[in-house]
Amino acid sequence: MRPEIGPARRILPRPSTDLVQVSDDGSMPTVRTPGDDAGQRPSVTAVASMLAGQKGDRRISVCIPARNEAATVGPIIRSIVAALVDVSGQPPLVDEIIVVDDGSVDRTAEVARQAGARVVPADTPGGGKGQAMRAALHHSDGDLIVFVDADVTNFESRFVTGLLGPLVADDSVALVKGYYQRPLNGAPDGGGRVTELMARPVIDLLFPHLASIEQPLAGETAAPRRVLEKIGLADGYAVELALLIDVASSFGVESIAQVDLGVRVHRNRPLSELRPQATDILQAALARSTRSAPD
Ligand SMILES: Nc1nc2c(ncn2[C@@H]2O[C@H](COP(=O)(O)OP(=O)(O)OP(=O)(O)O)[C@@H](O)[C@H]2O)c(=O)[nH]1
Ligand SMILES: [Mg+2]
Repeated sequence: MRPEIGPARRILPRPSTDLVQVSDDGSMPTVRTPGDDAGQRPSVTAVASMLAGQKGDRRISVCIPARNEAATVGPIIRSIVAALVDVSGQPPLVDEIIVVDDGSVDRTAEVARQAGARVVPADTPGGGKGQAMRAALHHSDGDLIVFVDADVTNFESRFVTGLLGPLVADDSVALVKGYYQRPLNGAPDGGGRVTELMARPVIDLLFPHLASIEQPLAGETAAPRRVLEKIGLADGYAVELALLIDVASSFGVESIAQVDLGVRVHRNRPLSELRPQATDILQAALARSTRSAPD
């Protein structure tokens, strides 16, 4: 039987802070930060300091899968180190930065090391993004894991504080997804072609309970280690959608938080390179389509 198509995706208002967790239907808890009521955006330093106070004895790892990202991985790591690791007078918010490099033919590993990350190999060299994320989980020791992509050209450390906000504040949050505006070739929108042409149609038809997820393929995502170890990470480019479906299936949609990261600019691949991503995603969705409907 053909599944019902879910309700149209609601456009959520852009919250005024880095740390607000938004909800499509009000069922997700909301995290607010000082300055929110006044409509002021607190500084990253203030947010990081607040989160560092709240995290207690939990360790936090930022994990970055990277293949041939020598041009962008350095600034990303340096911005995290400067704002969230090398802080004086208090414990750091981020305890370690892990870069998983496999198959790079450029200086990704060397650049990442110089910028302050620990570089580890993928356990399955030449695998895919999901395999690299599994290696990151294996080699890191954080209780809370933040993943960010290495090809973002306008990265700021607030991406990390934003993703951590809901996790640090609320133990019932099992997954945090970033969402953002996606420029394409200088135009303000139009990026995320695999999202629009594969992930969203698949979600609408097979997983309508996930239709309110703004960026289902976002690489900027965070979760407690216990959740990632229980759910597992799928191979290749299926990893993001598979995690979303599997977390919703095991913990409920209301355990998924979304944070507004503003605008995200990254390398845009030519159309011909997007087919393998789309294929991975469809494969993972079909494999899960009969067993993930919510009660
Ligand atoms: N170590 C490792 N990193 C990978 C692999 N595949 C992708 N990555 C990294 O994962 C991140 C996301 O990969 P992208 O190819 O940009 O995929 P995407 O962001 O879903 O797709 P685009 O929208 O085309 O950018 C980047 O930092 C890549 O370098 C892999 O096999 N190994
Ligand atoms: Mg990318």
